[in-house]
Amino acid sequence: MAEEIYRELTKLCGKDLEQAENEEIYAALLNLVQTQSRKQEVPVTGRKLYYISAEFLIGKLLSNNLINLGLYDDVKAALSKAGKNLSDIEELENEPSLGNGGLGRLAACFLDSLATMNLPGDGIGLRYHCGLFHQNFSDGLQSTTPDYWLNGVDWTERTEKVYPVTLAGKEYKARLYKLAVTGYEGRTNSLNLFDLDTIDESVIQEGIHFDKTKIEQNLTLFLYPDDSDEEGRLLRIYQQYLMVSAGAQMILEECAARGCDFHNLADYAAIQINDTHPSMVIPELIRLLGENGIEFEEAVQIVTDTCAYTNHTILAEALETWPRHYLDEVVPQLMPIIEKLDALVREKTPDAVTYIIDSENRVHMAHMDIHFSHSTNGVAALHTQILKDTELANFYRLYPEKFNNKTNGITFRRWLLKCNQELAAEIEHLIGPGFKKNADELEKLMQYTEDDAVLNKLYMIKKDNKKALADWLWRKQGVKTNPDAMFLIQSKRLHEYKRQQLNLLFLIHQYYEIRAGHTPATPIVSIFGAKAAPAYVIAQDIIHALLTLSKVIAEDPEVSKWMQIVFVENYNVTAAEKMIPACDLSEQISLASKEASGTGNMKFMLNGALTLGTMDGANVEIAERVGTGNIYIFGQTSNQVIRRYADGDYCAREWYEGDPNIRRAIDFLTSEQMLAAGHEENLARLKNELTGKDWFQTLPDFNAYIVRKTQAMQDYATNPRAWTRSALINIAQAGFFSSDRTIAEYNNDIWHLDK
Ligand code: 26V
Repeated sequence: MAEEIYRELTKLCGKDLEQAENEEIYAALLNLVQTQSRKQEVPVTGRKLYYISAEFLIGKLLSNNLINLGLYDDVKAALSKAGKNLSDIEELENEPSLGNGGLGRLAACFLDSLATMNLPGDGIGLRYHCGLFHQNFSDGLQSTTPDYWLNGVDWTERTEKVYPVTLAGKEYKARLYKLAVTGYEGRTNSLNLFDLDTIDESVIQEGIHFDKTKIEQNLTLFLYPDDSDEEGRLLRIYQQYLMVSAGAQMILEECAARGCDFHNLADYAAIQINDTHPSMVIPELIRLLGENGIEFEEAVQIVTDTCAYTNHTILAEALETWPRHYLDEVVPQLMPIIEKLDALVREKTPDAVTYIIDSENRVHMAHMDIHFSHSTNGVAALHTQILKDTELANFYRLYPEKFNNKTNGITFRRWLLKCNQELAAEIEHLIGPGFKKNADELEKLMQYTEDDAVLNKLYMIKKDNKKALADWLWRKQGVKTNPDAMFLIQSKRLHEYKRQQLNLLFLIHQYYEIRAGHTPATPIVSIFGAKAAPAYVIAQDIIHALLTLSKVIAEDPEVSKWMQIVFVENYNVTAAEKMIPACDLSEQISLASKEASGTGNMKFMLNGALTLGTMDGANVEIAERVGTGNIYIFGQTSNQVIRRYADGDYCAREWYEGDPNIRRAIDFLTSEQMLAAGHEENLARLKNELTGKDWFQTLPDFNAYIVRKTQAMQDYATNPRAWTRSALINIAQAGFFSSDRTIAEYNNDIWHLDK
C-alpha cells in the first residue's frame, strides 16, 4: 500500500516525491483524500438529516481524513521513504476556524460520528472567508487580526449550484461549496457551505474592522462579526437568512429529486436547528412550501414534524431576540409568516411569556423553535433539568413531550486517535481496536487498575506528551516549561461565567504562599488558552491580569522555581490537540448552572487528565461515572447558585471585606508589582468588578477552590501511582462521552434515519 501511495503522490506532484516541495505534497495529498473520499459516497434512500449551524469548528482536515480513510500509516511511510515528514506538511494547512467554541466544535464532532456510523447526515452552514480572529498578545493585551484561512490550497469544492436569496428586497446568489466529511471506516457525507461570489476582502480596514454596510462585499467575510453595534446585528441577520434560505432550497430540491412531493417532507428530511442562529429556517420553509402550493396550516405541521431544536445556553444575554424592525428591513418576506405563527401561539395559550413577538416588538427566536418544532433538547442532564425547571418552564408545561436531553459527546477519532497516538496505540495493545468505533469497550481498561506495568506505561505516555507540549511551546512562543512539573490547564473561550478569574485569584494566593515560605507540594505550570470577544471589556482585563501576573512571577527567582503561568496565544483546535494530551489537571470551574455542558472536560478526561471542577454541565455526569474519589469537585451547587440569584442577596463587597484571604488576593491586582508590569486601567477595572459586582460569584467559591486544588497538587506529588490509577479510571469511563453515543440517541429519539 505504501508503495502504491508513493507512486500516486509522485504522479500527483508531477515529479519525484523526493524532489517535491512540501507545498506540492500537501496539494497532492488533498487531491488524494478528495478522490478517495468520493468513493465512499452513498446514495440516500430514506430520511436524511440536515444539521444547520452557523458554526462548524472542524479544525485541520488532512491527518484526520487520512486516519478516517485508513491511509495515515501508509502515507506516513511513503513520505518518510522520500525523506519527508507528514507533520511538517500538516503545518502548512491553515486551520478552518469556522466556529467560536464548543457549539461549533460539537457540530464538527457530530458530522464525524454521522459519517462513521454510516448515517445520511449533511451539515449546512456558511463559507466564511475569515474564521475566528487570530489572537496576538502584545504589551500584555490581546490584539486581533483577520484569519484568512482560504489563502492557498483549501478543502472546499466550488459547485455550479447557486440559489437566489432576497435580502432587503435585493436578490443575491448563494453559491454552494462542498466539503467532504469522511467517516472512520465509514461513508462520506457533505458539509454544504454557502457563499457569495462578490465577497471582497479589501473592505477590511485595520485589524478586523470593516464597512458593515457593504452587504454584497462582506456578507460571508467574517464568522460572527462583532455585533455590539446596530449594523453588526443587522449583518448577523443577513448571514443567517442567506444560510437558511439557500439551505432550505437545497433541502427541498434534494428531497424532490428523491421523489418527495413536500406533503411528506418529514419522511425525507430531518432538520436539526443548532441553537437559534438558524431559526429562520422555520418560517422560510413555510414560505417555500407555500410557493409550492401547500396551505399555511399544513405547511406549519410539515415543518414542525421536520424540525428539531437544540438549546446550548441558559445565559439570557446569549438568547437571540431581534427588534422587529430589523426583520422588517432584512427579511420582510418572513414577517407575515412570523406574525401568523405568533397568532397561532396566542390562540393556544394565554401565557404571554411564550409569545414569539413580545410587547416591546422583539422577536424571540427560541420561542418560535419550541412552538414549531417537535423536539427541544438540552445538552447535558443538569442543563436540560434547569431548562425544564426554570428557564423554559412555561414551555415545558405546554409541551412536556417535546423536551429531552442529549448529553454532548466528542469524536474519539480526533480527540484520541489523532491527537494522542501513543495513548491510542497502548489502549489498542491492551484491549484491541474495538474501542475506536465502540467507545464503551474502553471499560475493559478497568481490569488494569492494579497493573503496575500498565500504570507505568501510562505515566510515561503522559510525560512524553508533556515534553511534546513543552517543545511546541518553545518553538511557538519561546517559553520554556518544565515537563516534570504538574500541568494544570484551563482552555476554553474567555467568559466570566467560566471563571478564569477564579483561577487567577488562586494563582495570586499561591504566589503569596510561596513568598511566605509555604512552598507547594509540587511545582506547577498553569496553562491557559482563551480568546476574548473583542468588545468584551472585562474578558480583556482578565487576560491582561493573567499575562501581567505571569510576568511578575517569571521575574521572581524564588517564586518561579515553583510556579509558572503560560498563556497560549491564539488557542484553536490545533493548539487544543497539543495541549489536551499533556494535561494532568483539567480545570472546569464554571459557576454551577451556567455551563450548559462543556466538551473540553470530556476531551481532557479521555486523555487521562483528572478534573478539578464544579457540579456544572457534563461535569456532573463525569463525576457520576468516575466516582468522587477520581475527580476533584468543589463549590456551590447549581441549586445554591440559583437560589442566591433569586434572593438577590449576594454582595461581593461583604465577601471581600470579610475574608482576609480574598482581600489579599484581590488587592494584589493593583499592587506595586502588578502596576509596574501592567496597566492600571485594566487592573483597577477588574478589581472593581470583583469587589463591586462579581456577577458570577467567584468569591463564595474561592476558599473551596483553594482547598481542592491544593489537595490535588498534594495527591499528584505524593502518590503518582494512585494519580495514574485515577487517570486510567477516567479514560476507562470516558466511553459514554463519545459523540457516537450522542448521535445514536438523537437518531433513536428524534431523527429516525435509515442506514
Ligand atoms: C454566547 C454569547 C454571545 C453573546 C454574549 C455572551 C454569550 C455567552 C455564551 C454564548 C454561548 C452560546 C451558545 C454556546 O456556544 N453554548 C455552548 O455549547 C456547547 C455545546 O453544546 C456547550 O458545551 C457549552 O457548555 C455551551 O456554552
